[in-house]
Parts: sequence; C-alpha cells; structure tokens
Amino acid sequence: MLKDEVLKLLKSEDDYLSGQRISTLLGVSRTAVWKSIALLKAEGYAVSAVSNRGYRLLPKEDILNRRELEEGLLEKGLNIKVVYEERTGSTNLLAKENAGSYVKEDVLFVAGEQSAGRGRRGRTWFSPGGEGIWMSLLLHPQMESHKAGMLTLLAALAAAKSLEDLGFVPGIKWPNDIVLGKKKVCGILTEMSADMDGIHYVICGIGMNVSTRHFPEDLAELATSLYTESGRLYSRKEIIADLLLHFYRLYPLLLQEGSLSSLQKDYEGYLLGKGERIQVHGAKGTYAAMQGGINDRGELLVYDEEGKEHALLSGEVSIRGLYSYT
Ligand code: BTX
Repeated sequence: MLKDEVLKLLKSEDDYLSGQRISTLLGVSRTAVWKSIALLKAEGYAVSAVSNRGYRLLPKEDILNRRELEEGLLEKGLNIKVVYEERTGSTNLLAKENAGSYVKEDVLFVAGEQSAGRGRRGRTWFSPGGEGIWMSLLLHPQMESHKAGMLTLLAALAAAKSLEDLGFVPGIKWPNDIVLGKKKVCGILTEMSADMDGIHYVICGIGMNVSTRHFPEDLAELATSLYTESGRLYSRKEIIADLLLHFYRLYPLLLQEGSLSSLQKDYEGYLLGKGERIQVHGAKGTYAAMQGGINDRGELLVYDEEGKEHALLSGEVSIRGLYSYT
C-alpha cells in the first residue's frame, strides 16, 4: 500500500521530507501523499507536518495525546486533567478561553504545535509541530496577586531540574529563560486574571525546544534544543511529567510561605550572571550595574556604580549584557 511506502521513506530520513519530494520519489500525486500521511496518523504514527518543510516521523515513544499525557502524570502520582490539541494558536490563550470551565481545578493545556506562540511583551515564540513542549498550566493559587510573578521563577526552577534529570547542565537567566550552552532552550510566560478580591487564576506557559534541528534565521544564534545540544531525541511526555513533578513539589512551599524563602538558594544555584556587569533598562532609565542573586520575593538584586542595592521586579525591567539575545 502507498502508506507503507510513505512510511518507509519517512523512516529512512531523519529530517523533514517535503510532500513534493515524496510524491516525486513515489510517482504519486501530492493528494495521495497527504492521504497516506492522514492514514498513518490515524494508526498512531506521530508525523510532524511543518509548512514549507514537509513531514517527519517522530519516535514512537514521543506520541502525545491526552491519554498518554494523563497516564504519564499519573505514573508520577499527579492526577491532573489534560486538554490536548494537535494544533492551536497559543496554549496560554487556550487555557484562558477555557478557564471559566475550571474554576478550582488545575488543568494542563498542551499542543503539538502553536501557530501563534507568544512570548512576553507581545513577542512571538517559535513552536513548530512535534518539536517541542508547548504547554500551559492553569492554576488557582491562594496568594496575593502581586506575588504571582514568583510562579515564573518556580516554573523556571522546575524546568531546570527536569533538564538536569536528563543529564544537562541548565542555567536560568532571571527570571524566565532556561539556557543550555549560552542559548535559550526554554521560556516561560506567566499571565494572570485578578481583581481587587484576589487572583482568579494564573496561567503558567512553558515552551521547551526538544527535537528542533533548524531554527529560523533570526533565532539561529540564540535558540537551542535538547537535540541540538545532545544529538539525542527525548520523549516529550516524560519531560512534561518530570517537570510537573518538580513543579508540584515546590509549589506548596511557595503557597505556604508566601515567598521563595525556601527556594531562593535552590534557584540561585542555577542563576546565571551573578557578579557580572549588566545594563538595567527600567522606569528610572538605564544604568550600569553588577548583578547579584535574588531576594525571597524573586526580585533580582543589582548593585549600581555607587554600590547601592536595587531589587528589580520582573516585567518592569529588562537586563542586557549577559548574552547576545537578551
Ligand atoms: P520571551 O519574551 O522571554 O522570549 C521571546 C523571545 O525569545 C523572542 O522574541 C525570540 O527572540 C526568542 N524565541 C522565540 N521562539 C523561541 C524558541 N522556540 N526558542 C528560543 N528562543 C525563542 C518567553 O518569552 C516565553 C515563551 C513562552 C512560550 C510558551 S509555549 C506555551 C505557552 N503558550 C504560549 O503562547 N506561550 C507559552
């Protein structure tokens, strides 16, 4: 059958094969190729499809769907509802749209691909099909709304620990970037809905590049993936379960203490740039400083040229000077 021939071709190639190339090699129409791919997907093969590049077969153990994800989480003792979409604009947006249906329950929204992945301050997040972890955790923390930013640091810590479990040596660029070998492998976008009475919900969006081989030109110098760093492919569902296990071990400490006091040292163990010279861009203008650690509110401590300490709140400032991408 044609689909078996398509499968054989995909198996023989570890990069993307365009629909046109497959149709030429097999002497069939592109529609026939497309139908075969649909049949393979229906059989449970994870075929990643990326516009302008084509198709690629993902390892069997990397199949993502709601059942696989919930089972993976349950194996770690985490009973969390999962909503999975093969393709969505942004999982943060998906979580926001569905937040009204889950007013108490934590829910994990995961997508195979994001067509409009979002970073902070309106930036975009490259999220190609099947190549990374694109997920958002809907949370209902009992804490004052001004403290919600600490969840970003908590998620970064959990992500760093999950990479360490795989044998990587991750660093965190405050507050929300996980870095491998000076390049960004993971980013976190925390959003919140709150009013005078407190937090309705928090959405903690996590993006991690797993099997990406080629980044668009504008990201090539600053982004990396687990595959690029190690030459190995990893199971996204296992990373997700491990990351959430770390998250839910740390989260109660933050809720109980209302601060990062128990986690501060742990976070600082991964923090990059301590003692380095940086440029701080904030409401009070731009100034040169030396970077320190964090305080128990998750603010970054920096020291200006007179040695005066400033505690920087994430979202209010950007710091430059550590890496070319910042
Ligand atoms: P950020 O604003 O700190 O970083 C965004 C910047 O990172 C971009 O401007 C670009 O330079 C770079 N970038 C874009 N895509 C990638 C990538 N895949 N790898 C490395 N660098 C990249 C970081 O924002 C927060 C990202 C959160 C992404 C998750 S994915 C699931 C959830 N849904 C959603 O829409 N966003 C979050």
